[in-house]
Amino acid sequence: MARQGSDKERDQEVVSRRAVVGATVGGVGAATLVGVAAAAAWPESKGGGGGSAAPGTGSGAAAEDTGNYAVFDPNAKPADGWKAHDPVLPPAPAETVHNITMVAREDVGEVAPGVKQNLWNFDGVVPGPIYRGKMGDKFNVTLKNEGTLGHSVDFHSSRVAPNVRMATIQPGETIEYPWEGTNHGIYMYHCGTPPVLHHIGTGMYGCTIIDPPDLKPVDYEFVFIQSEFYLGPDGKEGDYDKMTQEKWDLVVFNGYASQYVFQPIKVDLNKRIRAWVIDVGPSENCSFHVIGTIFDTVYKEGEYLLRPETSNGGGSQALDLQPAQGGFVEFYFNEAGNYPFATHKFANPGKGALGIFQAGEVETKPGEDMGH
Ligand SMILES: [Cu+2]
Repeated sequence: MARQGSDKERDQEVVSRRAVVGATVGGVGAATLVGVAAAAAWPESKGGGGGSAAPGTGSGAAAEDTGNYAVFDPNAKPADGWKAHDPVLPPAPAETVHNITMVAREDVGEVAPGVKQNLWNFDGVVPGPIYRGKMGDKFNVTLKNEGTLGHSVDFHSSRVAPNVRMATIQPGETIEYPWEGTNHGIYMYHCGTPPVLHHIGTGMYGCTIIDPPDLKPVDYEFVFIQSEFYLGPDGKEGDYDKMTQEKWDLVVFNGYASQYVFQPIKVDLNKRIRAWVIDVGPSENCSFHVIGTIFDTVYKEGEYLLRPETSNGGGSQALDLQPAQGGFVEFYFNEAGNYPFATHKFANPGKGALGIFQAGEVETKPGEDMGH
């Protein structure tokens, strides 16, 4: 499939270690969904072409400013062979001591179909790896800087002296960052090197999960990390001026615009689904909503807000998160169909904060509407 000319210099792409889509996910190639795949299909459908701005046409504000920024085309589709980041969350490993080496670096990667940016990252993936453990577990982290800029790491799940453990290290240096899982929840980690906004806005984040002690088994566990991208020139880092002005081009789950529209997440009917969600920003909020169902369980920032065993039948429609907040929701689907999920801040699903759960046997024909 033809891709943009910038591919000439794509020798160092960010490759997801979780790129192989798991058994519960995928199974519906982009080809089956041609016509419905574009994020523009919902909720900002304009019948094709609306909202897209080609460089040099003057139809987009960013293109007018410099004629130089990479541009998001909501109607573009990923190349053949593209795989979504696996959203499946594996269980916490059995060991209670986690010896972890993280590598900070910069690599060119794709954040939307045909849109390449130089992503500052941990371990060559955006978002960075997810570390999951139990209460009392020890995490012995070593950060190595194999990039060309100064970097650091700040685990929100830790109690440490920031000036010691979160210090910036230069290329070639390493730093030790031991911490203990004293409080359960889903936490952001990120590079804390000034300007922090630039390092987070260009991809340096991930999450840790410390399971609540009474966490119940469910049929599926997924993770959705919401973040923004502020497109710089093709193949270059994110635009810092756009970041300071909160002018994001993309809002995405797990590092790529609308990826679970292109590759819906397949689930069975009447199975309990737990979706962990964290908003790593750097600046936009998240109102996580799944169209066509109701959350009967909500856990946010270390506490249950709603659980079937203690509620009087109450339901929740959205998990509201400010940057650096997280939690999980649980739900199930009892009718076969396509169930979009998004942030209900409606300016953002059309910028990539949109995906689809495909529940049960669903016949999707090219061009078919997803229900909106
Ligand atoms: Cu950094």
